[in-house]
Parts: sequence; C-alpha cells; structure tokens
Amino acid sequence: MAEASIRVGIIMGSDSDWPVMSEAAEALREFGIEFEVEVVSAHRTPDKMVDYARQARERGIQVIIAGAGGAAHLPGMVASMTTLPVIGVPVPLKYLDGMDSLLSIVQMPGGIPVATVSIGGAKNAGILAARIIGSTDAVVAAKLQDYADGLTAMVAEKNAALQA
Ligand code: RP5
Repeated sequence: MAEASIRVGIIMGSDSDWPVMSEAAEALREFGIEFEVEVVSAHRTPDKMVDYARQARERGIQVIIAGAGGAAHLPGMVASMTTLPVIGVPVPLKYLDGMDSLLSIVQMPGGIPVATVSIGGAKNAGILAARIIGSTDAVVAAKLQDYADGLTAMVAEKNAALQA
C-alpha cells in the first residue's frame, strides 16, 4: 500500500555508495517526495538489476537515480531497460577521483540517455528528480520555487554581510 506513493527509486551499486547517495535522499525529503533506497549492482546482482529496471514503471516509480563508482555500468544498463528518466551519479572511489565513474556513466550511446550529474553530485540528482516530477506536479513545483528563492535570499544575505 505504502509503495504506491513512492515516486523515485534511489539505487546504487554498493552500500559503500550511501555516504554520497544519501544527499539525493535528503534533497527529495526537502521537497516531500517519497523514495525508496536499494542496493542494485550491475555486476554482483545482474538479475536483480534487470528486474528492478523492468518493473520500476509499473510499480509507480517516475524517476530513477542510479549511483555507482569505478566501472559504473548501473545507470546506463538500467536506462537501457526502462523508458523512465534515469539520473546517473558518478561516485568517487579511492583511485582516479571519480573520473572513471563519470566517464562510465556519461558516455552513453545515442538513444539511451542518462542525465549525468557531477562527480559526487547526488544532491543535484535529487533536485533534478524533483524538477522532473515538478514539471507536472504543482505542489512540488511550488516547493522548488521556494527553494530557489531561498538560494537568492542566502546570496543577498551574504552580500549584505560583506558590506557590513
Ligand atoms: C561499484 O563498485 C559500486 O557502485 C561501488 O562504488 C564500487 C565499490 O563497491 P564495494 O566494493 O565498496 O562494495 O559497483
């Protein structure tokens, strides 16, 4: 029953990605969007990845945020098995500073898009998911506008502090 209101799926290749990916969850909470979190590995649980991608739409998911590090195939593989928008988060690992993850996610072949955010950019992934949902949901759109207004006010306050 509760599952019917879940609109965003946050998936990641390993629980070790959670310190990065939790920022997407925080952003979604800020906009009052229900989400689920699941470890789904392209390499360690390939059958689970296929099931997740193929069933997401019929389960009511509207956007998938997929994070992975290193040979980060999860976002692209999931995007190949669903027509839902997929946002990819390159997770930085110990070596290569996340460039490997970024290039693995961003270089998709024509026809299978993954909206890739910056290395470690899970916060923006959450906000982008909210914007996708907000394109047809006035309540979420209003929260996004409040958030943007808050950023503008914050900069104005910082400028005022500089002048003091
Ligand atoms: C990737 O391998 C995961 O997304 C993670 O970033 C990386 C390392 O996983 P662990 O060895 O920490 O489980 O598939």
